[in-house]
This record gives sequence, structure tokens and C-alpha cells, in this order.
Amino acid sequence: MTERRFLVLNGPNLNLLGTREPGIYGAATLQDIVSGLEAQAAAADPPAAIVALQSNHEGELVDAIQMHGPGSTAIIFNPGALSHYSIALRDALTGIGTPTVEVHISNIHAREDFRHHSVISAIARGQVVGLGVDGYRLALDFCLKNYE
Ligand code: CA2
Repeated sequence: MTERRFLVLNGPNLNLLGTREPGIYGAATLQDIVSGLEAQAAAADPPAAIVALQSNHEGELVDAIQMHGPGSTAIIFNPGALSHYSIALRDALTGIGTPTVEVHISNIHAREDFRHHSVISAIARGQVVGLGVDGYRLALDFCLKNYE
């Protein structure tokens, strides 16, 4: 059996996690989050691997989806502000067909109107929204349970 591999993608400004705006995004750094997901995946039965990438650039995220998405079991994706308008990311995800769970640390529905709509959500398997950085862990838990 091939080892399961989960692609964890993060979009613009999420490299700043843990350095600013802790009231909205918490105190954990992106590296803390990725390390936690790696430990969670390694402890799963059977164990799984994590490939984690962050970019501030839409095209780089499209490239990452095209390069790593087809070989991944599922994608855990926080597209950041691009969630609200990037048809290119949506098309890239639709093009590869790998199941994707969308994560938002903050409750986008309780914030500015322009954050209420995600162009990704309709093609995602589901969303975890507003549960802080625990959202990544919950998304991986779902993927480990549901995707072989
Ligand atoms: O709640 C989320 O996870 C968001 O995807 C975060 C995006 C925002 O544009 C989305 O509407 C919702 C922004 C990420 C910015 O991350 C920062 C982290 C620390 C300090 C500054 C920005």
C-alpha cells in the first residue's frame, strides 16, 4: 500500500502567524502548526506524511496544487485572502480533483462582508471555520478518517 500523503497549503500572510494579530489568529506560528500536523500524521494508523507549503503568491499556489496535488491523498488548504476571489485557485483544485478541506482560523462570517464568501467552498469537501488553529488538526483528523 502506498503511504498516504496530505498536502497542507497556506496562502498569503499566513507566514506571519504568531508574530502579529494574536487576538484574531492566535499565538502559534505556522511552523508550530505544521509540526503538530506532522506528529498527528505520524501517529495515525497507518502513519501518513505531510507536505506543507506556504506562499504569498497566487501563481505559486497554483503551481503547488498542480505539482503536489495529484499525488496527494487530500489537501488541507487555507488560501487566506485569496479564498474570497481567486478563480485561478478554484480552477486548479477542480482540475486535479483531489479532495480539499478548506480551513479558516478566524470566523470569516463574523468579520467584514468581503470575507463572508469563499469561491473555494463550493468545490471543497468541507470547511473548518472560526475554530482557531485547531481547525488544521480537525481537518487532518477528518482526512485521516475518510481518505485511504
Ligand atoms: O481566518 C483565516 O484563516 C483567513 O484565511 C486569514 C486571512 C484572511 O484574509 C481571510 O479572510 C481569513 C489572512 C491571513 C493573515 O494572517 C496573518 C497572521 C498574523 C498576522 C497578520 C496576518
